Amino acid sequence: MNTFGKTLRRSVAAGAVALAAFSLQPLSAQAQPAPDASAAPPVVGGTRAEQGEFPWMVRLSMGCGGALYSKTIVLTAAHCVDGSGPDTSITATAGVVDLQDSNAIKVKSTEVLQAPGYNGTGKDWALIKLAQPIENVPTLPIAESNAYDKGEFGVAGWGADKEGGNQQRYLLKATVPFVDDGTCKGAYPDLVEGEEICAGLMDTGGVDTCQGDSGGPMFRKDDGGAWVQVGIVSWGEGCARPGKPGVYTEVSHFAADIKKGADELGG
Ligand code: 4AZ
Repeated sequence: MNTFGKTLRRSVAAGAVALAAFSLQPLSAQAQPAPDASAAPPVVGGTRAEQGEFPWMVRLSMGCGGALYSKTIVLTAAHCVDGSGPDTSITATAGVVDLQDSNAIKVKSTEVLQAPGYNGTGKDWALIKLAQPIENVPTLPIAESNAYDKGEFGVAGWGADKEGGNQQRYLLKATVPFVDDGTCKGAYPDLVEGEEICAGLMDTGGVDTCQGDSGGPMFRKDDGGAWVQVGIVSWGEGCARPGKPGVYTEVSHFAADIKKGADELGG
């Protein structure tokens, strides 16, 4: 699907891309960063996350990623869900890097809250309420100000490891640098600057999220050394192309709305 075009928010739900998360990785062999060990991690082709490294990572059965916002709520992308209301069709898999691990925690959804006003442009966030709490798994706090909307970010997912590639059994991870709004707007005139944040290697490409990584978190450490979620994998033109960074929902912009939505879902 859409291997060569702009991957819209709807693409994940639409199809093949469905798996989940973003794998951020480097996509093509020809677009890899130079082997500079001091630069971005050698994610060319992506590197595997360790069990427990990103414990709040969730895989959703429609083929998206997500993050555990609370014991009973997963934060994902609006384009990964069909709308708001009762929904028992989604299964969240948590607690494992290997989706086939017998220790995987699998919980069904009861309800979905898609961002109010979502129409396919911006506002790409949604909450999924779970039928049972996921216990003993750390949650991922969201950024409540734009203080962390800079620097280097982590991304992870079970999505494609290259444009048009397969979804992954094992969670992959990568690091991508912040791309400022002006630069990103140059790449994507449609960018909704206040609601979206971009990341990627503008010059070389080679590291990125991709089909099926949608809905998963972009994260970094806060000043106290704790993980904080700054983005939600949303869209981009292809994967890991030079000059075409990944576009992420700017979580801090929606923090109050997300919190309110979670309250409405009962925490
Ligand atoms: C997707 O379809 C997708 N390169 C996610 C991220 C990006 C492109 C597509 C960014 O899930």
